[in-house]
Amino acid sequence: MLRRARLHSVQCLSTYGRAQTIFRMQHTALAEKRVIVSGIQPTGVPHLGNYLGALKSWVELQNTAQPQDELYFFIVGLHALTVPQNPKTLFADRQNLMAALLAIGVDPLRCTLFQQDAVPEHAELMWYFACITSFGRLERMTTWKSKLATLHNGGNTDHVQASQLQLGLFAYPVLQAADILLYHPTHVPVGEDQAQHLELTRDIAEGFNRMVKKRYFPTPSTLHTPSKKILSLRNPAVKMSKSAPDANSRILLTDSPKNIQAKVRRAVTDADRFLSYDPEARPGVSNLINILSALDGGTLRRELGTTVLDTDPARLAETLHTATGGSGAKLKAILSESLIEALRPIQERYHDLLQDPTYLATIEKRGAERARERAHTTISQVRTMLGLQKETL
Ligand code: AQP
Repeated sequence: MLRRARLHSVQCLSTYGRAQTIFRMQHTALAEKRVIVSGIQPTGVPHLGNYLGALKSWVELQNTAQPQDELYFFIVGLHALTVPQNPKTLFADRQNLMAALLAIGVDPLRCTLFQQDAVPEHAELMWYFACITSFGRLERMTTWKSKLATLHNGGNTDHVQASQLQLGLFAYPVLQAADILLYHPTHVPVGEDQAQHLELTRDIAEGFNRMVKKRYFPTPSTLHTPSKKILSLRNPAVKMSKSAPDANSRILLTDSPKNIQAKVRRAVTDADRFLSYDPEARPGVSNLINILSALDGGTLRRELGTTVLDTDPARLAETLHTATGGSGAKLKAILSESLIEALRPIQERYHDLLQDPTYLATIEKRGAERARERAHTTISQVRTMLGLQKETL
């Protein structure tokens, strides 16, 4: 009971204005049932990019869903295995991520929340898709190309090193297409970095439909949040990432107030003594304003002594410039306070949940059972269409 009440209060805290308005507009424009599907890798604690670029929108979509809508959110353990993992750490990361998703307000009673690796139909559908996806198409994926570039930058110009990269790393966008299409989604909320994978997903759906001569799989729309790409605090030329070597480049949802202040203070900006929003010319300072604009604004309104606040990043930059006299240090102080306040209730709930592994295991088990019901139907129909069985079971 207490847990339910806490969950509700976190959800209320997670309901933000700007993204919510966008999703509601998209929602009212579509009267039909929506099926929303998205996942996240258990490669560490989620950071601000994961949260503002994707996870916060999961909660938004859940809170604005109509009764007929279905939502599937999952942790993609199979994707984590595309790079070497320590089994003990991976197991803990999977569980911690489940706690983090509940802590930000994903409601396991409203959504099907599960571990992807507990639903073997994902891997089976991937195989069927792998048989209709060309090698050349996967070679053009930017994630693959950047892996090759990293190798070449390390001095390897021949193909020997490239040929030693794993098949899983090359083919994981096909698994991602299976993760998504298994549930026949209408919408997939992801950060901007996933746009190319979503294009591939739609192409695979169309390729399969052509092969079986019927419109079986949908071609889902990508939903980006307003803050679709949060940049590294140390190198604003690249996105904030869990696996970047410099821990100061990202703010984790679990970071202490002291850590948040230190990381924000060290964030790379520029020498200009004014504040403006110009992502091209001033990526560092624009990234900080973008983050601030994506938070709920309570702290900011208090700091600025106003009840009304336009959080459009360009106009917010003007307001901040006036309020701080163009001081980058003051911008950083306001951002730190806003982050500490926004993350506090999430962190409290997260630590509370980690004390109860039995509850987390129950949520995982129920979620996997519900997901498998839907996944089984898809796989059975696909097997029939492919000639692997006579009738859909
Ligand atoms: N910097 C970002 N800005 C906006 N959205 C982001 N996402 C990731 N980074 C940013 C979105 O978060 C969701 C979950 O991502 P993921 O963990 O499944 O994989 P990723 O995109 O590879 O994220 P990371 O943090 O960079 O992980 P590692 O380092 O392990 O590869 C996705 O919707 C993603 O778009």
